Amino acid sequence: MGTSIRKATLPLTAEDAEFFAEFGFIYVRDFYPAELFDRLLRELHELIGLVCEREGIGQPRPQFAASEFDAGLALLLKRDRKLGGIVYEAAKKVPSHIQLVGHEVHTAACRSLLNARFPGFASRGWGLRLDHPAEEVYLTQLHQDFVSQLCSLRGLVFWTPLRRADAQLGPVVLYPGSHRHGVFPIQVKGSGSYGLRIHDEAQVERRFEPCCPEVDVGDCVIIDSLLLHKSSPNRSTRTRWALITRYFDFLEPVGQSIGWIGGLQEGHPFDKVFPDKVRE
Ligand SMILES: O=C(O)CCC(=O)C(=O)O
Repeated sequence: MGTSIRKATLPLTAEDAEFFAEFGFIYVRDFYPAELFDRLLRELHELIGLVCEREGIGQPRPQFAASEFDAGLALLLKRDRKLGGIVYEAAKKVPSHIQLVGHEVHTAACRSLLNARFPGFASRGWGLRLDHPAEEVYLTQLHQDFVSQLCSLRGLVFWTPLRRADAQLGPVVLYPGSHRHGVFPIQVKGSGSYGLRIHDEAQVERRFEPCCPEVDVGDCVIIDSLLLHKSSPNRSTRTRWALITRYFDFLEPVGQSIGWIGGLQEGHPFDKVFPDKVRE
């Protein structure tokens, strides 16, 4: 029997924290302030409009509509995949994006779900993720975020789609309860986070039942940084956008012992920091 998905609202309650402790994730409706979230969509619309104008495509551009905030992106990708890279990099520089990732709603969730008195911000662990239709090369394999992000053994990943993540668009695949097994040993099979593979990956994956919650725009799936999860392919005709933010507990002892260093993005590969967790 699959995990029934609890749909929480803010403020999070003790029952929400219990669900989270047991399953390692929780679905929260309307997580971000609506006005700020809407501003993000509008700023992205304007940004993509500038690139379209520069390239002389998709003109005249449709008026802003939340469901079409990225109008023109498909044309840019069709012209040249590199134009998608420009949008991806520039999207990090949009002010409302920064305001959202720094919003206190995250630290409140750390207090409620982790009982973290002193939450920290994973300063290299936030961004907008774009998964274009039929592009599978950047999908994440089965992993625990702690392995690539470090900082602290107790952490939260906040995953929010900018358009409804239905079965076609490809919601994240979660393995409820897997966070209670600690850090799974790793096998290094290449460079970067893609090279850090769970040892005996297929066997480990079979131990847990997957759960793949569809997520509405602006709702958030909060994931324990030890929960096994992976991307699912985008089988729709539109780009999947996800706002991803990571916070952690400063008071957790392993985090304290490593000085809360961040992982790969800060130049600290997991296998060098925790060699005892590496298998041949
Ligand atoms: O958005 C996705 O497909 C998965 C993202 C993910 O697993 C991650 O960033 O750790």
